[in-house]
Amino acid sequence: MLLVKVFFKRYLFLGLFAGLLFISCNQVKPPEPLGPVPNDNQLRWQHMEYYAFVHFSLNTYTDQSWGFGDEDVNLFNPEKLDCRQWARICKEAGMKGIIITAKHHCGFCLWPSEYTEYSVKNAPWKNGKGDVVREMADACKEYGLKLGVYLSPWDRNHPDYGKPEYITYFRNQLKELLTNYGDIFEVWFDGANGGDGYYGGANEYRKIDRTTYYDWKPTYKMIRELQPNIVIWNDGGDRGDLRWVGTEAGYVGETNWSLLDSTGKVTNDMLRYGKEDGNAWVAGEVNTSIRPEWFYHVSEDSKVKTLPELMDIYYNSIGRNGTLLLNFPIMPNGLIHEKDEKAALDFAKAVKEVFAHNLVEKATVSATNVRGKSSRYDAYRAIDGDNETYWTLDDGVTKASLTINFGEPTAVNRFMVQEYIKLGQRVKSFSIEALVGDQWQELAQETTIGYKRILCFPTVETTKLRFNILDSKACPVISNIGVYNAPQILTSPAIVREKSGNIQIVPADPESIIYFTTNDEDPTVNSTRYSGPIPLNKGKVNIRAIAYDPSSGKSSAVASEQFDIPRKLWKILGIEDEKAAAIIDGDINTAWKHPEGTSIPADLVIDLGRMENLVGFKYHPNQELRKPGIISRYQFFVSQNNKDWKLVSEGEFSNIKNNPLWQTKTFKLQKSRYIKLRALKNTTGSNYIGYGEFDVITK
Ligand code: FUL
Repeated sequence: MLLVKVFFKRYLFLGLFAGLLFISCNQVKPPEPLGPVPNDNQLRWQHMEYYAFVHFSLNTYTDQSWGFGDEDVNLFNPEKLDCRQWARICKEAGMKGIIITAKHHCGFCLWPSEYTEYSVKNAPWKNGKGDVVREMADACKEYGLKLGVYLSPWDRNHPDYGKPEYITYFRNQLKELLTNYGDIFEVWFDGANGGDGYYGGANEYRKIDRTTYYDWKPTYKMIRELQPNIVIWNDGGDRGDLRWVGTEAGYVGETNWSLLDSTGKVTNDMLRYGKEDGNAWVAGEVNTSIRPEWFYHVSEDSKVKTLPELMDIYYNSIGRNGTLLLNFPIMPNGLIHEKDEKAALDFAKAVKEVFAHNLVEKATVSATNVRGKSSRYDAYRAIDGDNETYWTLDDGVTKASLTINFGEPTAVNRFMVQEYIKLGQRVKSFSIEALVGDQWQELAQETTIGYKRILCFPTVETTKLRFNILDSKACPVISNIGVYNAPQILTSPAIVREKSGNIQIVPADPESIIYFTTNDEDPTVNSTRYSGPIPLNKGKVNIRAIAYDPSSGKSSAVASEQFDIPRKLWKILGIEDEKAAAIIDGDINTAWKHPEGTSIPADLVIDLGRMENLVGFKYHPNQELRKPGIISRYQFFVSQNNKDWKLVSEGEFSNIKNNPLWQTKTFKLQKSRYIKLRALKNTTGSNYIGYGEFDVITK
């Protein structure tokens, strides 16, 4: 009996104590939400982190980036189309959804729309009974992926484009897509709007005012009624739920606020960095392609992004408070190319390896401030693996440090941190330091965090890591911290051909050794070792190269470049400026522009030094995105004597504004010595014309 009493008393006492503690913890209220916060749809979308684009349309069959709108529907006949293959690859690659180009700018619909004849229903594929969007929806369901749709507002096929009637057509199509294919997680309205087109045979230029023409408000209302869980991406008109980041190269600003103003002009800087004091939650989505272009081009089979490139994209998108929308161009047969599949799966494996062991799991943590000294907000909450718990501080405290003690020297090179964004994005600046011996060393000083921030730094052996919040809009709320030791990945070397014809191979890491081949075979450590410029100044040449690190025995992915004839004999005519040599120096980063005052049309005339069998040319714009000087419409002439010129190609460099890469144009064989590239228009409507690099293609 006595024993029972003692037990009873003890447990009563302990119970009371625990109860009091529980009450006291709960008495400390959580911080109030700060400023704009994400809604449930935006939160759900942000948590997806990584999902796919697939680009497939008539362009796939015409080798174009943008169809004109008059391409023949009979071209669309993929003999092996298999959306299940696309879904399987995306699933295995760790993606959470797929956005399909249901209609690109050419106007061709991948579903049998009731409102146009320009669709799969008139294509030979499945005798006009096919529906790619349906097959995609079914495949997504089977693989547990979400489905999104890209519907281009610009329609170069439709006769009414530019008139009010087209808006009804556009809404009808949208309604079909949002009604007949189950849940849609995201709808994508591309920003390219208006310009030349077929327009039902009018073949003309149609300009629209993208801020008013589409009358987005009623359209948004309809979208939200039909798909209450959707997020809207819109680069063309009214602010959607998320934003483009101003480039298609695969990164967002290091400073990245998930905020913008709900109205008013959005500058390129705002797309890139967000707006610290914006009044609406509009987080960034990084869209990029696994190859240079969005649609499939066989010429890009050797241009699939390498593992180091994809890893950089990961750190510069998901690692900078963005989501990653990675595109697969579908081949004419209806499948994703095996090289793209391999690249995506290797990428997924490498990401998994980086984050396989969170080193904080074995560490202890302490903080300089904990809200109300409550265990509910303790530093430990940032490493407990639960995204719904967090470390936070007393109201008004905007500076604090959290120390991670590993207890023993530990090699680290990645730091991951997340804010609890349900309460708003708060942190303005932070740093991390490592205790090496008895010295604290600063590893990084950065600005925003947001949903997720990942920092990469050279491997350091440390016993303690200190995360310092240096400034915050209000008390910071940190839900998650991770520390990792990522395995080293060697970057492929760069291969360039100088004007002399010599080939240079430049390793990213000077300590690595380069091996190369010229016979189309992949190099190994038994191939020729690179020791200096290769004097290959005769004809065309294909170089493949790897970097090899002797200390780890690891090799990089294969870099491959195809070069046409050497440019040793070439002379730029009619331009006195010596700096114009930058146009043919083999380096896309050195550019030349016609001097101020030159007006369009502006010509680049080159004497190739001897007759060549020309079948095409290549133009690479200036690399400064959105700077004036990028040619968007051109004519290309050839001549045997520099007097009588023949026009052999003319048209547009589609999408060059957002994706300023090599533009390749081909034509029928021409035996010529002189070429003239005539710029008719640039992307900004000014008179500036520039060139990063120019080359020809010979037979
Ligand atoms: C761009 C388009 O013009 C490209 O063709 C592509 O669809 C890309 C995703 O968006 O602005």
